[in-house]
Amino acid sequence: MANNLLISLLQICLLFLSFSTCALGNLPKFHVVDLHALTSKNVCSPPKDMERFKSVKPALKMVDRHGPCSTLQPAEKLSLKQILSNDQSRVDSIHHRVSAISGKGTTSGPLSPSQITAQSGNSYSVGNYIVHVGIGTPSKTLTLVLDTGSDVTWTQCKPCQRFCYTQQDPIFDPSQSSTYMNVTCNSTPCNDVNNNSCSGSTCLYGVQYGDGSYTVGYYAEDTLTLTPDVIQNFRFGCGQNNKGIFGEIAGLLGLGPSSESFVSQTSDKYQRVFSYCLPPVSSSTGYLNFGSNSDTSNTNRTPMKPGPFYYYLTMTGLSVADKTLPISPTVFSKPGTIIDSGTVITRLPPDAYQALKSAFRENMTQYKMAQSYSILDTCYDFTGFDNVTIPSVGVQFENNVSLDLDSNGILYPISNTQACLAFAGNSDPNDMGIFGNVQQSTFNVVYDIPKGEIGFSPDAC
Ligand SMILES: *[C@@H]1O[C@H](CO)[C@@H](O)[C@H](O)[C@H]1NC(C)=O
Ligand SMILES: *[C@@H]1O[C@H](CO)[C@@H](O)[C@H](O)[C@H]1NC(C)=O
Ligand SMILES: *[C@@H]1O[C@H](CO)[C@@H](O)[C@H](O)[C@H]1NC(C)=O
Ligand SMILES: *[C@@H]1O[C@H](CO)[C@@H](O)[C@H](O)[C@H]1NC(C)=O
Ligand SMILES: CC(=O)N[C@H]1CO[C@H](CO)[C@@H](O)[C@@H]1O
Repeated sequence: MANNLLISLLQICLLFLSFSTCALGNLPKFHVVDLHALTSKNVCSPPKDMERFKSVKPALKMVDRHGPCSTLQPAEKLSLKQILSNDQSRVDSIHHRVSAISGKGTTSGPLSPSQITAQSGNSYSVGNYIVHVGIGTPSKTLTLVLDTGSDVTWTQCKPCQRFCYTQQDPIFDPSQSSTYMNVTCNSTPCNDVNNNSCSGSTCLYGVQYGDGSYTVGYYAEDTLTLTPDVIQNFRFGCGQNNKGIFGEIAGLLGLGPSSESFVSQTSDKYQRVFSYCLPPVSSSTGYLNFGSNSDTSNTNRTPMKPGPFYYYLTMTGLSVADKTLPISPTVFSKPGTIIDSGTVITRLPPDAYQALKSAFRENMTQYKMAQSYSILDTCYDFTGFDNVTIPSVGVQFENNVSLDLDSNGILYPISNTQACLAFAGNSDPNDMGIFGNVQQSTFNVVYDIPKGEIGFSPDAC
């Protein structure tokens, strides 16, 4: 009986294939997914909402560094296996950083050398999304990767003292900028920057990432241009010794919560509010906005706490096909959850992932399962299908915020015929949950630090 009803509902859904979502009142909800739409095209598509680019300034186009919208040469295209294994090393280092503060109280430095060698072979993933900013006078364009899990903004600088990796943009030369200045030693910004030290009266910074990649150099200030805005005396790392597999990018834009991040330094101008939309596939274009005008729609907002290091929110539940899964709230509340732009696949506490995976599998029995792929263990072989019907997946946050994920946030394609459930479980129930970038894709995500809220609205890019 129930099955027949369901089948006829699916037929109704199929009549409306132009809608990607079939919302039928309170009844089970499914997505009919065109498998070709899950994978990236060879040609870059323009932003979905061009009006937004005209009305909300500054607006930076944000694209996947590995796709056809990227200006970077595909010199170093990572395989999917590498992307997922780098993702695990980022997650390990987040868990390490967080447990170091919660366990011992004050340890906040970079990973110790022993942790670094334990992960050797993997390169730390600083994130996939790039934006262009201008630096110096006259302004030079730099391609930076955006990271809400990092604070210091940095770029490689001339003269490279020991190492500079290969980047596509010309390396920034401070001697060619009339507005460049060194940050002086023993100043508050110098005391607040990562791993600081002094060379004479000049402040030095150092940032080390999970795999042993690092950037070290002068802590500097110069004019930063986010067209049409100009930010004077913006502090950033002028890296004269940089090592790691950063893949042609010129550096990083740090959107973390601490005092030296871009967000904190520009608080007078942008009130510590920013928003972004992460594109669903690498051939589509997202955006990054700053300022209180960046929340253009009525977003659902959930409480958020900035720091230490990350943005914390409270996940409260999951649903599959509009049915709430039986997961005790303490499964989520005990380890806590962060939202991160640089983690690809959402990590759930083990019990939550177990419940999600079994409900998802129950609703996918019409498809043939395939072998696990890297960190993904619920994979399907869709050979012979053009469209597949998958259950909707809902993620609930504190304050009754419920996100109906985009299909790209549910299925992660690994080939033309195979795709996997785009979630993974932590192995330790005490490890923090991480709401990753695949699940955030297509939402306008607003970080409103003064209000202590984060907002989500669907279909933004
Ligand atoms: C910044 O400091 C370095 C090292 O002390 C020095 O070589 C350089 O000339 C300084 N630049 C400026 C603009 O003061
Ligand atoms: C700080 O950076 C230096 C490089 O200048 C590095 O040798 C050192 O290991 C870093 N400090 C920590 C605690 O990792
Ligand atoms: C698959 O879906 C697309 C649009 O979503 C539609 O144009 C096409 O006809 C569908 N194919 C089948 C076999 O249902
Ligand atoms: C959440 O929604 C439920 C039912 O939809 C309602 O009873 C509850 O009061 C709501 N809670 C908040 C905090 O809005
Ligand atoms: C169509 C289908 O398989 N629906 C099932 C989805 O999973 C729930 C349990 O999680 C079942 O109750 C449904 O019958």
